[in-house]
Amino acid sequence: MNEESLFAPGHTACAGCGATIALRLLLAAAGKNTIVCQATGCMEVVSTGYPNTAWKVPYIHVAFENAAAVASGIDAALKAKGEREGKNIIAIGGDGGTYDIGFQALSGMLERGHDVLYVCYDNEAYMNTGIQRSSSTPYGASTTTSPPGKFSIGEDTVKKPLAEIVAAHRPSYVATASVGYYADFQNKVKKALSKKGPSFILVYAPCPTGWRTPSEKSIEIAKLAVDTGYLILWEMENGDRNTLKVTKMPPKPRKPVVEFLKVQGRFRHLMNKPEELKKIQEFVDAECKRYGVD
Ligand SMILES: Cc1ncc(C[n+]2csc(CCOP(=O)(O)OP(=O)(O)O)c2C)c(N)n1
Repeated sequence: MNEESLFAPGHTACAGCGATIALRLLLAAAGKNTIVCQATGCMEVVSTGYPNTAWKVPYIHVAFENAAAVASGIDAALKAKGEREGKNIIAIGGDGGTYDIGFQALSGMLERGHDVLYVCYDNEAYMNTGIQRSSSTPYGASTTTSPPGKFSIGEDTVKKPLAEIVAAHRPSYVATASVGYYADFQNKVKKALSKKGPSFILVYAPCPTGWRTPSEKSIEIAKLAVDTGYLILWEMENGDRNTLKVTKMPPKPRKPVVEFLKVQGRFRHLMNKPEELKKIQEFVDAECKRYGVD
């Protein structure tokens, strides 16, 4: 990656933070004619500690629930002034800010057809406030509000299929991505921004603190998510389901999902529960089948 970094170093993110990698890649792909509108969450906290900022592009921090609504307003205002051409408007939120609290604003932005790219960095919990579960937290994960114990295996619901819910709005572009496969992610950012109308990218971003993983393993783990079929990388263009395609196939044979789970402290309690591991593997297999990933 030899593009200029528009997300400056010196912020206060943890070592190995997947979400900051996502932001750097995102801005490098989008370029400097970009306006960022970001919800509350780790990425806002670590990058905008007053009087400092890591952002080298125009940036607005908005409330947890309304990044998509404010980004929609920026789009409408620039259009009204005849100044919309040549600018990217990107809304950013974590999974808590996107799957849960900002979901209504996101749905409205998509339905009204605003020319905004919404990027959700997905670290599968509310990390900033102490690792509470979100509707993105996967089955079996330990969080501070889904602790495993005698009567609990940890989180007992499956992850909300947010990218599919977004796809049902038929946006101009929707994709899933991983910081582990950065060229795939950056291509998707460029594609999304090249289209008029709403677009959405869900980028999977490991959190060493919340996932209880070694800082230096974040990229490896982000790749393992894809190589085990746990995370399927796909895209859909122009609101047309027939364009839906998987952009990165796992190796053949696909790695067993336990390879992804066993390196993370948040799944440690499952390691002596073969019936739970089997259940997760079966779920992953069914999802892969549904997407034509073998
Ligand atoms: C309406 C509202 N509810 C709750 C909060 C408190 N709050 C701030 S950040 C945060 C968690 C953010 O989680 P997520 O969006 O997943 O981002 P991450 O911290 O993981 O980067 C919460 C609950 C808030 N600021 N506003």
